This record gives sequence, C-alpha cells and structure tokens, in this order.
Amino acid sequence: MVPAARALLKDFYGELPLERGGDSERDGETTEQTFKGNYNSEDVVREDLQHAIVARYIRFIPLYWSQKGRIGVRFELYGCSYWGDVISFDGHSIISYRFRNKKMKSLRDVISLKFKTTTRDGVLLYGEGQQGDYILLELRRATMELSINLGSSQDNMIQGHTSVTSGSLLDDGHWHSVVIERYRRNINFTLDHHTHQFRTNGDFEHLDLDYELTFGGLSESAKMGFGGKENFVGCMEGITYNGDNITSLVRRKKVDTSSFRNLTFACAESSSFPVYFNSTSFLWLPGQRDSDTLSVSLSFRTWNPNGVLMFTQLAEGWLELGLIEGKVTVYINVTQKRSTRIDISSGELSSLYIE
Ligand SMILES: [Ca+2]
Repeated sequence: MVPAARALLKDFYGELPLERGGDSERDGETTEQTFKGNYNSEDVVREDLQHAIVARYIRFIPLYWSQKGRIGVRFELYGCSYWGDVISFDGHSIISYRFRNKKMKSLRDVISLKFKTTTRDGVLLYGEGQQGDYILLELRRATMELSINLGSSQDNMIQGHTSVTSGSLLDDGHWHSVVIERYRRNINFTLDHHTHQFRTNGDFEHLDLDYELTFGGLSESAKMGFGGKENFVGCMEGITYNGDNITSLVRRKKVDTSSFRNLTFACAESSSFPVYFNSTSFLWLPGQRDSDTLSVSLSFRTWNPNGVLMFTQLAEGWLELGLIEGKVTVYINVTQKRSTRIDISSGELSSLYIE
C-alpha cells in the first residue's frame, strides 16, 4: 500500500483509514486501519496491512490534509494471488468423500463450508450409517436446516432425530458460511457468525457413518430413502471435514467426482443480482417524459406489507406501482380523468411485467 505519489500528493498529508468488508474470513464485519500519508511533495509512504485480507470492497476515507493547498491523494494497492478453492454445482453433480475404513465412528466433528446460491432448496451435505445415524445439511425454502441423528433405540423408545434451522433468504446470491462443531451431543451450528447451540436428542454420543459423506446432494442409495430432495445448485468454497480439505482432495482427484459433467474451480457470476432497498433508499433512472408507452418488469421480495415499488411520470398522467397491505397495486392516472387500481395477489417472490 502506497498512499502517496510525487505529483498528486504534494498537497496531501494526513491519515487514511481503510475499511474492508465482504467475502472475508470474518464476513459481514468491517475492520479499520489508519495509514499516515507523506508530509512533503516528494516522499512515498509504504504501509503494510496488519493482516492478510480477502475482500470485495475496500474504502479509503481521508481524515485530514494540508491546509495550505488543495485536497489530493493518490494511492496504489498491491495484492497477491489468492487461490479461491471454489467448486460449481449444477444440480446433477455431487462430491463423494469415501471413508478410508468404510466406517466412521466419531465423538467429535468439525465441518465447515461457504456457499452461494440463487436456488432456495438443495442438499449441501449428507451422510448416513447402517445403524440409523445420519447428518443432513440442506437449504429448505432458503433457510438452512441441520438434521442429525446419533442413534435411536426402538426398545427404549429413544428417538435421536434432531433438527434445527437457521437464517433466511439464503438464496440471495451472496456468500454465506456454515460451521458445524460437535462434541458428543453438544452442537454449535454457526451460520454467518450466528451460533446456535443445542444438544441432540437421545442418549447416543457417536456419529456412526458408513462409506461416505456426499456434498451437493444425496448419493443414489440415499435418494431411495428420502426421495424428492433437490441437489444443490450454486457454488461452495472451503469445504472441510474433520481437518480434511475436501476441495483440495477434489483438485487432486482423491475423491469421487464422476457425477460432474464439467468440474470447474470457479464460480460464474450471476447475470442478475438482487438490490437491497431500505426504507429511505431508492433508485432513480432518467425516464422519457414525452412517452405514453411503458414497459417494466421486476421481481421482488419483502417482509413489509406496504411500500412504493415504482413511480413514473407519463406524457399525461403518471403510474405508481406499490404494495398495500401485502397486495400489489397499480395506479394509472392518465390525463387526470381516469384512475385505475388493479390488485394482484402477492406471493413470497413476485414477478411483475407491465406494458
Ligand atoms: Ca451412533
């Protein structure tokens, strides 16, 4: 990092704090670091970051500058190569991680991964044992659900099935992280740094799995039992299971990926992405005031029953698209004489097309 340069920085000296956010080890948080600039017109000041960071955005905020001249700053940011161990899942592909000893009996497990998807249902992880144990991590209606069973006993009427859910709207096309830490019956289930602590039902403490864990969907044999479970569509990154880096094993062809038609270590950017609006933000686009025709389409999702989705002036009159008590309402006012209101029943994710 060089927050200085000869020509442009002669009027600047002071401090530059740096904020970074997104896609980092501590996603969702921002950290700040302050850099001092140069105090004359010639020097270049070099600063190193305190910690290695992975970030989508970096923001510099000048704190103060020389009172003698005009404000100016030039800086250069030097990065280094980053190996993003990302794997793309198309809904037909799963990773089969087979156990060396065919059976896995564990008191302690640590499983972590990151995922990104625009699909609301899909299996991220599954394993089962012949004793009836299982672990299933899946997206259901864009919420993360972890189901685990350390053992059931018909004789003592012990039911081990335990299920917890976390998060919502996880099909937003952004990265989310999941960490499952288990010791005996105690589980820390962490989604995007929010930890859910719980104990599994029943008396059993070992997770007994046979043959394999699958990532991205159910194995063919498991599908017979469950049916109807969708495979995951999207990207996963940094998959680890009890110290094994699964993505690295995939790269080295140490796990079965035969179901992949096209194994890619990259995540395609979605052609569309959601925009978040709070109660005060809006998007303004230049319109055509002299036009009397209009074509607009959008998809939206909200928890709020009321709000303006769109407003535009027409050549004569105006059009307003809004939500009133959970219903989409279109007001069209042409030549100040006619006012039309159309109610459209609102679902969870609604798509609109108006022409
Ligand atoms: Ca067990």
